[in-house]
Order: sequence, then structure tokens, then C-alpha cells
Amino acid sequence: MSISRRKFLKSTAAAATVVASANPLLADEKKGVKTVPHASNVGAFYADVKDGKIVKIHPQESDKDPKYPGSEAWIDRVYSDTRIKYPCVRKSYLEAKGDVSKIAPQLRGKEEFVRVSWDEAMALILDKLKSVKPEEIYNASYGAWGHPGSLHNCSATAGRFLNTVFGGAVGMDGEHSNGAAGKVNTTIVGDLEVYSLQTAHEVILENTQVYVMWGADLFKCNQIDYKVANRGNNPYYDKYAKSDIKFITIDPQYTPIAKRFNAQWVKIRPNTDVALMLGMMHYLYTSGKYDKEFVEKYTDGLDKFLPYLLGKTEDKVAKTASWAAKITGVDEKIITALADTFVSNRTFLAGNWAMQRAQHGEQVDWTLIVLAAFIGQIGLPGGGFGFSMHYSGGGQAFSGVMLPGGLAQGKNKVRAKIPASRIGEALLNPGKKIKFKGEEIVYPKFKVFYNVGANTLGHQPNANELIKGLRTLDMVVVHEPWWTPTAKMADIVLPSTTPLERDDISYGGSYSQDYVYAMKKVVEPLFEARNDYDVFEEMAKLVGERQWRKFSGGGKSKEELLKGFYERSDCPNYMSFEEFWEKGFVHFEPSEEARKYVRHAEFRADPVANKLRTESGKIQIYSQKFAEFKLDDFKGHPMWFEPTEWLGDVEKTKAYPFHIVSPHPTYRIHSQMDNSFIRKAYKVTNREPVMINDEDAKKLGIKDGDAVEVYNERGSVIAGAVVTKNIMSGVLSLQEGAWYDPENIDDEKPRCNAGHINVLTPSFPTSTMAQATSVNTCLVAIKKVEVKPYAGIKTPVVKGA
Ligand SMILES: Nc1nc2c(c(=O)[nH]1)N[C@H]1C(S)=C(S)[C@@H](COP(=O)(O)OP(=O)(O)OC[C@H]3O[C@@H](n4cnc5c(=O)[nH]c(N)nc54)[C@H](O)[C@@H]3O)O[C@H]1N2
Ligand SMILES: Nc1nc2c(c(=O)[nH]1)N[C@H]1C(S)=C(S)[C@@H](COP(=O)(O)OP(=O)(O)OC[C@H]3O[C@@H](n4cnc5c(=O)[nH]c(N)nc54)[C@H](O)[C@@H]3O)O[C@H]1N2
Ligand SMILES: [Mo]
Repeated sequence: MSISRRKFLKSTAAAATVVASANPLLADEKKGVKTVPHASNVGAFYADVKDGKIVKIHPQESDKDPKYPGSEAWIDRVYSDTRIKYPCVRKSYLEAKGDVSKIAPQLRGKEEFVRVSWDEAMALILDKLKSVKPEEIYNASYGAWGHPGSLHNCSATAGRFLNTVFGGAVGMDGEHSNGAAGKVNTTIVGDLEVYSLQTAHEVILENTQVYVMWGADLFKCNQIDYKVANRGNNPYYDKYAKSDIKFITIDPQYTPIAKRFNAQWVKIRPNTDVALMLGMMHYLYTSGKYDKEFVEKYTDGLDKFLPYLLGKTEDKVAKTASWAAKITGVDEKIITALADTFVSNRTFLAGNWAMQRAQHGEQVDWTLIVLAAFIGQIGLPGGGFGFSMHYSGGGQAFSGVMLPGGLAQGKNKVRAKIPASRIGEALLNPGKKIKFKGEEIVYPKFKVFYNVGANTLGHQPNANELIKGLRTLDMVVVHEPWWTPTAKMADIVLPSTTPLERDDISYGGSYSQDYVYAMKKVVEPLFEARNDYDVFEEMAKLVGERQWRKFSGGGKSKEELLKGFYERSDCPNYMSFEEFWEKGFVHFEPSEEARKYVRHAEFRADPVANKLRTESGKIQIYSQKFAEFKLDDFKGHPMWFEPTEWLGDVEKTKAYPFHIVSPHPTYRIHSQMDNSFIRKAYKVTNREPVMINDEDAKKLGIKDGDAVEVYNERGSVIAGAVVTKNIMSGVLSLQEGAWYDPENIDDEKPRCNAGHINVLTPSFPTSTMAQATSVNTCLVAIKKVEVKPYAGIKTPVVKGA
């Protein structure tokens, strides 16, 4: 571990020195080195290419902290042994020649693949697609992290193909990031809030006295971006660290950024934050310290919430600080002291998303917003709340420029949608009715599963349930550059190009929107890889001239499409497309005004003229609309609900004494980059690290660096122990995204040798309202195990290759 870490640090230091001297225009053409600008979720860079091979990656000027090794990892990823080289078909599927009774769906993920030609693979896919109804196709192309380009965006290409050629498919409603809050916030504050422009860093630095990282991992989560990362928050964090701001972190673990800010650590039992907030509100209300004027002027429905808060409803439980202390594990005195600190200082509450990725996650943002209203600083410089300070450069000033658009998906004629995290259950229960957003929906009977740009077996909860579900289908198609766990589960696997093997454009960061980038082709496609777009276009053509016209927008070339996206933005006012394409980027400097942005300032200044788009125009402490859903697990005002699995459950914790959380990985984008050199820097026993409190580890005889088994009734995984004081007793932390690697594939619930968290997580929903993912609600046990050394990711056998 120490050797590889040293190596890793050396390599990142080297990357940093390269920056200083990097000037692409000095690239030595004579020595045959060509320098090509490119950009991705992990940053913008130049690739040096010699004899058709990438020899070096160096950062562009927009990368404000190129120590992050993500861009460098592209060399490894492009030339990885895990690349899918040819179109492949699972053996039984190929031999069945279209006879569904012979495809042996139970062998998905177990059987060898056979290399086929592109023509054969496309014919197999089209034969099946033509034989089913659009309502029987599940489009699993989760739109988030496949590719940030305008043209090759994975969910856009897949959606456009299914929509224009086959009339559509069943898609997803909601998402994994903010599945719960996303269904609530708009009704409460008239805006999603989780993706909205955040108060600018400059304003925070000048005005904030107390900054609460309410589970917000400001540093780690901001190293990558939904579009192109600039890591522009990092220089601000240098200033934060030097400022007089008092930082408080409320989190079961003490994150590196909390440490850097010397934050006060409030250790909280996972999934109990709502109780903590209620305890604070009870104290603020009963002591008369809450901001009465603000609540009266800017909120609606306090009278309907107070009986619950004060214990005057059926439960007869006042939500006092002492009540909250028993639930959260946070001392009563700390709860009241925190509330006092918040009301008497300019306080900014930075919420996160992991809290609402848990059962009853619907309550989290809502309660936090109401608490912020009690504190009364919403709309003041450096006060109030923000739910995106940890995401994609939240807090950076916004350029306001109109950016290039992207590929339109066309009309999907299928109305049915499945809540994003419910697919495992849906596959196993066709015809089942569930409640969703105050209505009822029915799970369709799916026959085809079409997956482009998503690691579904990585991101869905309860992997064993999902695998069972995947083995009920007639056809599973996966487009991927790499042999991910999801690709291994497919019947037909198509090798996609990596982004470095094609031209595209994008912008970044998601919040600053101050750069548009040329993502130029760096090298020719390897092996038989093809662009998803080209594959879909060709399949559209095979279906018919009319379908091809619809897919290609009347026969437009990719070059025309790209140029069109650029021309229909503000970019041509700055630079012609030709100049941009040569230079690699166009930059727009955000205004001084933008650096003074204060979220909700207009609403505060004039709540009548600038009323919120809510039932009352104000913040809804109570919502009649929600009350009328008449659900047992979601009501008209925020509430504490006991989760099905948590540390307060005396019975369940006897067998499974630890609550495991699954934060997003520092050195990956979910599962991406698990096949790069970076893994050496953090893997333990070559497996995903699991953090355990030092006292807990001592009791269990677990030492730092040991292989451990983490398990519950849903499954078990092997991970590598990291023994630390930086996580509270009773809690474990295992990052999401390790490539699932079953030990004995014939077991009903094989143990995962790589430490993939979703083997353990439950698939029950947040509630019958949002039906979102509850992955952070999960009890487990842990023990030391003696296991053979783990060699790492294997690629499947491909016959005929
Ligand atoms: N490096 C990197 N950055 C990323 C991503 C990535 O894959 N890699 N993914 C991006 C994406 S898609 C998303 S959605 C965001 C995710 O953003 P978040 O969901 O906010 O991030 P997480 O890392 O899941 O969790 C952040 C913190 O929440 C804490 N936490 C967990 N449960 C609780 C709880 O019950 N209460 C409290 N108070 N804290 C809790 C965890 O211990 C962790 O420190 O990150 C984005 N940023
Ligand atoms: N336990 C737990 N589970 C979680 C979470 C958690 O916090 N805890 N977080 C959830 C969240 S918020 C999210 S956003 C999801 C993320 O889930 P995903 O978006 O599925 O995560 P990625 O691993 O980034 O998968 C993207 C895939 O696209 C592929 N890809 C990249 N470029 C291309 C291309 O050009 N063509 C094709 N065909 N494929 C391409 C990559 O190789 C990769 O396999 O995970 C969710 N799952
Ligand atoms: Mo996400």
C-alpha cells in the first residue's frame, strides 16, 4: 500500500509540474508529436500523440487543480485490457437463432461469449426489436454519466434511436442523485434547489460566520463534473481554510475537507438528521429564539406543523432536543448549542444528497429548508441554505452565456415510466401496482433491456435481486467501451469507442458555464469499436430509409450536427467555429455582478413581486397538495419516520450491528476508472476499502489492511479494512462503484470479491411518494476473513477472438 501510494503521489506531482510548462503551441511537430485538445468529466486536457498513440496527457488552463489524476488515467483507459474489442454474443443466445425457448436466460453472466461480425450483431438486435412492442422495451440508458458531449451523449443517442425508429420505450422517472428531494422541493420552494445556481463563493467568504457542511463533502464531490470539471472550487477552499469562518460538519465520518477546515465534528447516526433538525426547531420555537418575522412573512402552514412539533398530535411526542438526542446520538446540549449558534451568527447550511438517498429521504431537504426558515437568513448574503455546494463547482459565478445544445431525443410515444431505482423489483413483478407521486403505476412486462452508457449492475440497489430480474428477459443489449459488470450480463455486447476516439463538444463547469470545449478525436478507434451514434444510425438505415431520415435529421453528418450546436449558441459572437476547433476552447469571463450572487435574495427583497412558484407563493411548511396524497409514509408537513434499518433498532442490530453508508468515490466517477492505475492508490488487498472505527475494529480483531467480509441477508462482499478514528463507532463506509466480481458464479448469492456495495443495499424505496433509492439505509455485519489474494478485474472469455 505504502509503495503504491508513494508512486501515485509521485505521478500526480509530475502531472502538476507539467502544467507549468504546458503550451500546446510548442508541441514538437517535428518529432512527430501532435497535440490534441480534449475534455471530459474529469477535466480538460491536451493529449500528445506520437505514431498514432497517446504518449502524454497535460492539463488545459481551465483546470484549476490538475493534481487530480483523472485526466491522466485516460491513457490507461483507452489502452486497457478491459476494452471490448469486437461485437460479442452470449453463446446460448447465438445458438438459439431467435428461438426464445432456447436462449437460456439463467446463464446471463455465467456463460462465454462468441465473437460475431457487426452485421450479425445488428441483425440480431433488430430482429428482436421488431418483434416486440415499445412498451416491452426498457431503456436502461441512465442519462447521467455516460458521456458529457453534445453529440455522443449516451442516453441521447439511445433515446433518439428507440424513439425515432421504434416509437419509443419505457424510460425512467427521476434519478439516483436526488430521487427523493427531486419530487418534493419544487412544491416546497418552487424550485428543485439541488441543481440551482448557488450563492457565490465571494459572498460566502465575505459574509458567512458559520458554515455547516450538513453531510456535504465539498472537496471530494467537486473534483469531477457532470459536464467538464474545472476544479475551480479548490482555490476558493484555500481561502476558506484561511478565513475566520467557523466550520461545522454533521456527518458520520470526518471527511478530509472537514479536517482541512478544522471543522467541529457532530457525529450523527446515519438517517437521523431529520430528528436533529426537528429537535433544533422545537428548541428555537419554545425558547422564542426562532425568527418569527421571517416565518410569518415568507412561509405558509406553520400552524399545521406546530402540533406535530410540540407533541399535540396522535403520537403525543414533543420533538424536543432530548427526544432528538436519543434518536441521533448527538448530545442534547450540543443540539441546543448548535441551534443557538445558527440563529445568532450568519449561518450557511450546505445540505448534501446522500441523506436523501435513504429511506424517507423525502423529508430531508424539506426539514432543512424549514429549519433555515426558523433561523431566518434565507436570502441574506452568506446565510440560508444551499443543496449543491458540493456538486460540479457549485458556488462558482455563472457566465450567463447561451451554450450549445445537444442531440434531441425525439418523441417517445410510450408514456409509462419506472422510478429510476425500481427496475430490479419491476423485472421480477410484472403487473404489480405501486403508488408513485400520489398516483398509481403498473410495472410492465419487459422483454428487452437496452443499456447504453450506464453501469446498471453497478448503480442499482440489491445487485442479487437485479441479476435475478435480468435473467427473466428475452434480450439484454449493452453498448460499452469496457467489460463492465453490466456488459458481462448481456446477450449482445457492442464495443463503443471511448470519447478520445471521436469528435464532440461540451462545456464546463456545470455551474460556471464559462468554457465551451472541443473534444477532438485524439486517436483512431481501437479494435472494432464504433461510435454509439454511428451504430444507431446504421441500424436505423437497416430498418428503412424513412427511419434513417428521422434518426439522422434528414441525413445530417456528425460534422454538421456539431457545427449546428455551436452556431445556435452565443459562441460565434466570441469565435468562429473553425477558430474554436483549432484552439480547443472558448472562454467567457463571468461578470463581477455574478460573483455577488445571493440565492433567494429577490424573494427576500420582495416576496410578493418575486413570489415562489408554490401553493402560497411562499415556502410551504405545510402542503395541502401533499396532504391530499393520503399516504402513510409521506404527509403534508415534514416528519421523522423510523427507517426499516438503522442503529436505533435494537433487534436488527443484534445480527447486523453496523450501518454502512456508500459515499461517492474520491478517485472514480462511480465505477469509471476502476480499470486504471489510480486504483493502486487506494485499494486495500486490491479491493474496495471499507472504513471502520478503530475501537470497533479492535473489538473485532480487525487490523488496518486486513481483508474483511461485510454481509447481511441480501449478500456479502470482501473489502479491505481501513481502521480509522475518522468514522464514528457503529458506522462503516464503503464507496459505491467497485466493479462487481462474483467469486463463485453458481452460488445463489455469490460473494463479491471486489467490494461492490450494492450487493448489500436494499431495494425498498424511500417511500410510496418518490419511490427513490434507499441505498444509504443498510445494516450489515463485518468480520475478518482469510482469503486468497485478489488478482482484480477479469474480462470474460470470448470464443473466436
Ligand atoms: N469524486 C467524485 N465526485 C462525485 C461523484 C463521484 O462519483 N466521484 N459523483 C457525483 C454524483 S453523481 C453525485 S449524485 C454527488 C453525490 O453527492 P452526495 O450524495 O452529497 O455525496 P456522497 O459522497 O454520497 O455523501 C457525502 C457525505 O454524506 C455522508 N452521509 C451519508 N449518510 C448520511 C446521513 O445519514 N447523514 C449525514 N449527515 N451524512 C451522511 C457521507 O458520510 C459522506 O461524507 O457527487 C458527485 N461528485
Ligand atoms: N450504493 C450506492 N449506489 C449508488 C449511489 C450511491 O451513492 N450509493 N449513487 C447513485 C448515483 S447518484 C448515480 S448518479 C449512479 C451512477 O450510475 P452510472 O451512471 O451507471 O455510473 P457509471 O459507473 O459512471 O456508469 C457510466 C457507464 O457509461 C460508460 N460509458 C462512458 N462513455 C461511454 C460511451 O461513449 N458509450 C457507452 N456505450 N458507454 C459509455 C462507462 O464505461 C460506465 O460503465 O449510481 C447510483 N448508485
Ligand atoms: Mo448522482
